Amino acid sequence: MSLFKTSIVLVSLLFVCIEAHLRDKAKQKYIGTALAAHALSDPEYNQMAGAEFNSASPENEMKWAALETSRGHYNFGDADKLVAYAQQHDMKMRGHTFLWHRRIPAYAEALHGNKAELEKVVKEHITKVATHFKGKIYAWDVVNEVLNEDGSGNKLRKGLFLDTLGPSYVEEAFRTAHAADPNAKLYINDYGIEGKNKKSDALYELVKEWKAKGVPIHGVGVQAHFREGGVASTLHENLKRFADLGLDVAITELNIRYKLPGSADKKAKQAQDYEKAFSACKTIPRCVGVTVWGFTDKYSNIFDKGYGEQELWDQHYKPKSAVNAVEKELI
Ligand code: 9MR
Repeated sequence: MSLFKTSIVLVSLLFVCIEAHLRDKAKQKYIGTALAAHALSDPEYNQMAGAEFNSASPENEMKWAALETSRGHYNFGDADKLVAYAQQHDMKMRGHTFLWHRRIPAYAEALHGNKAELEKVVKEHITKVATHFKGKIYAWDVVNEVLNEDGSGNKLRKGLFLDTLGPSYVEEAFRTAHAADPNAKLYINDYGIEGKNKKSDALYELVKEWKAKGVPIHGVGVQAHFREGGVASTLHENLKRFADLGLDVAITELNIRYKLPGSADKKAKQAQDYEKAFSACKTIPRCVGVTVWGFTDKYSNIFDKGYGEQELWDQHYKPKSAVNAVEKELI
């Protein structure tokens, strides 16, 4: 190789080495992303996830219907793949999730009204999964989206679990998970509880009750799927009140979508919104980290028609201005 070519190679290598990555600044609080097993075969995705983030959450791979396709038949392949990736890249791994009203396998759904059997399969499922991943999961979303919208009644969402098992199923889920993996931090995770409102007030009361009863709950996760301009103005205050109860708090599924088509102005506002969300966590010691729900628009779950481009990098892995904005808020 000529001296000229050698110098070019060395200079490019130097650039690769000194290029800043988000995780380099996230020392006190992690910065995480949801990971999708299928996307890891995309070399750019594979390289970037571990370079930029020091925590990962399985986007779908640890949901009940993904892991236990029929009663007692488990398929850990994709979830194990994600855990191995996280370990290879020195990332924390969050677990998501044992109980959710979506992605329930048909055999469990069929137990509506059959308390004894449903209790049994829930316990079997949580125990089997928590034991399988024991020691590898930093924090589990034990229950996801179990709150009702207005904090009425027993504050819990109607459906299979509440109807069949009664409200104590949540406490029971925490106890079962704790027995199987005593070192994992156990979270309740939900949407619509980012700011102070009826739903988060209801959660606040529930968490106080559970703590008083000795239920092994250690954290509250706020999902934070926001629309443009929609970052809750009381996000910081709300996270803080849960932290003050002696719990860890985390933003678990952040993204900020805008109405398509995008524009430079929308991207600039999106950057401010991302910054707002990260800064809400920054000054709360017990806010342990922020996870974005995917990092590239190439593999992004769009659930709000007409809205999109919600991740930090675009579909060609080009960083949006939000990346710089977020970097400023990392500690
Ligand atoms: O991003 C996930 C998407 O790929 C799945 O189709 C969907 C249903 O399993 O779940 C999405 O993730 C959700 C998360 O598990 C819980 N909070 C809302 C998330 C976005 O819809």
